[in-house]
Amino acid sequence: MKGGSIPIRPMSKSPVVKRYKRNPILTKDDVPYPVATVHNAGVVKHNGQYVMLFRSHRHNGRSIIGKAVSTDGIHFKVVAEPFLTPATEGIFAEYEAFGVEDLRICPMPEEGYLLTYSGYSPHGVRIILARTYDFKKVERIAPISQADMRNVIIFPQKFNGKYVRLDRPHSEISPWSIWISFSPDLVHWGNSRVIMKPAKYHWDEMKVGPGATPIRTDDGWLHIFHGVYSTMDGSVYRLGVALHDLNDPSRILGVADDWILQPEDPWEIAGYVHNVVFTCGAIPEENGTVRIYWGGADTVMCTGVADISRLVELCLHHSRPPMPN
Ligand code: M1P
Repeated sequence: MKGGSIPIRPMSKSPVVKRYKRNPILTKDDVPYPVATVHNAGVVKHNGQYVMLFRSHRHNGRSIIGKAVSTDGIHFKVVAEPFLTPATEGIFAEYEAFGVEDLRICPMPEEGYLLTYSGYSPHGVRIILARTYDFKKVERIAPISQADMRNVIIFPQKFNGKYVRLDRPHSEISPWSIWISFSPDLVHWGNSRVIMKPAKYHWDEMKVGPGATPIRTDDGWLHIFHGVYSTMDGSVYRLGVALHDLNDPSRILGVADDWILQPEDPWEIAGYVHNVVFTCGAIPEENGTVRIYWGGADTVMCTGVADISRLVELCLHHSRPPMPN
């Protein structure tokens, strides 16, 4: 908080996110059906296993969601059949005809796992909500946005009886910002307002978008998001971190001024879309770290860990305002 009462502290030079040395952890070669990519996966711990729901481009260019499981969060085995492919009947077929993308998993106590993903169709892109209890059966619940919305993440807790989500309108309105919305029943959402905007001439100048399902810490909800900068060589996607108030997530306590991860490894710099690290999932571990998963260049899956206390520190002591002018 520049200009505020919280003092700026010296920063460490060591990388905030320590990459796993043998990245990438999952590629198309690990998938037992034909796909061109493996990326942008939601990940959660379920019954002692890590479950990863990843996006793949089929060879026709449209996306589906596959499933992989792991006991250590690093070595994943892909199951034989895709987890979610575009619906073939009813309203969902109408809005998923061109593919399903970028699924996030929200573990909601006693209500199973809420899944939010982008449905593409001739009508544009909108968000679909589904639910699973066991990662075997999936029940689609409802489309929960109109067209031109992507990147919806739900907080894994209700606030004053309401579900809360972060979302990002996908439109020509610039700059693309993060909004918050509320719902009594997961289907009807409202009271929407913008809470976080890109900062001018900054690494996220072009857009910001919700990333991984927020993680509860003693100091607030940690949200790892993506930010985009436009260059003469196209867009660069990086990851940043913000801290939301524990009881009122519409209140952002701080947004780290610096990115926490940028494309650096060869498989992040070149691929289906070059210069991209993009997260849809991160898991807090018992040792005080968070294991972050990201897609590299929209082509492969990578992982690394960061200390939660350091991420909180960046948000509180090396921050920029959430709504800069
Ligand atoms: O190609 C980079 C990313 O572009 C889109 O992200 P955003 O919605 O922020 O523009 C998505 O297509 C995402 O899947 C992709 O990784």
